[in-house]
Amino acid sequence: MINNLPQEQEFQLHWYPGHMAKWDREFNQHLQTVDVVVEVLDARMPLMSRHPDIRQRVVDRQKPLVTVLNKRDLADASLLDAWKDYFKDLGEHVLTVDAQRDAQAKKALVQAILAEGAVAQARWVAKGLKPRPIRTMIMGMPNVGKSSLINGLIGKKKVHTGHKAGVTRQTQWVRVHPQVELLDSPGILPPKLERQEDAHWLALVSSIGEKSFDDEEIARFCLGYFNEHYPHLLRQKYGSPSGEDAQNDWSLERIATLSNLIQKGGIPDIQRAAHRLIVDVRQGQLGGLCFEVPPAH
Ligand SMILES: Nc1nc2c(ncn2[C@@H]2O[C@H](COP(=O)(O)OP(=O)(O)O)[C@@H](O)[C@H]2O)c(=O)[nH]1
Ligand SMILES: [Mg+2]
Repeated sequence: MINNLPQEQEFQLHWYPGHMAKWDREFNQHLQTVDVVVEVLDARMPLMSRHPDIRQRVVDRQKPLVTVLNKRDLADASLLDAWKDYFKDLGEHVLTVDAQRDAQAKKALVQAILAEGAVAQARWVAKGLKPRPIRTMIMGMPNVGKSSLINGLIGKKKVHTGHKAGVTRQTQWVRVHPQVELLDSPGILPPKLERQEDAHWLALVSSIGEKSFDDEEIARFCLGYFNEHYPHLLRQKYGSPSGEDAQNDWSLERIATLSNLIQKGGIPDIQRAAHRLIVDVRQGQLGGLCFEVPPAH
């Protein structure tokens, strides 16, 4: 599959749009003015959805960080604690959240920001400055749920959200608590990936644009992982009621046949099967999934 990736240059053109390069530069300026940074990751693929060096820039500036694993509802519940422990062991302040539904977790996020911002507030008081709300920047790759998280915190829809990458193009400040102001921001992607095959997963979760790959390529790549980790969920979703297809080597051909996606002449419709799998995964129709497991450390 990796061999099927477009040449590097073409590849970058597709998924690193110009406005992102601009935001990457602006990010450094914003970083000077904020007190706390919240990094939003996709709980299904926390490390693959983490920008490789943005975080380092935050740490270098000695700004406190809160790590949010969002879309908890779509992730494999049996791995969430392990992921949390993984980040805790790295010394990070980590929370798992479902930005769309989970009011408790959102309160916990405000508490985390207040706790991390306390140092900055104490500094102003020591300098005799007038207290002001803690300025918090929400950062993360496109589509991880930054805008949804802010909307959930303010309790109404104020910032734009969307299921495609690149919905938020402008930065905007919103007050979510008397002591906390948040800055929504456009998603940020690295210009290059260390492991280019990760781009398939980023396309699956719509962090990179739809045009980067075709459905069939994404679906075939992901099926390889699902066969290894979640064959029972594939069987549950697509298997025949008689259970005669107990083997664990799921293919698009088989999903097409079992889902009755057949073209003229009785040929399995691979494109439609690929699309179906992608939509089902995005909507959580197979159940909770993670696309990577916490590395041993
Ligand atoms: N299931 C689920 N969907 C979410 C969650 N958070 C955000 N979304 C959806 O993910 C998509 C991207 O959200 P958005 O807030 O625009 O992401 P942003 O690009 O990081 O600002 C939208 O379709 C949201 O409805 C979550 O916790 N669970
Ligand atoms: Mg947004």
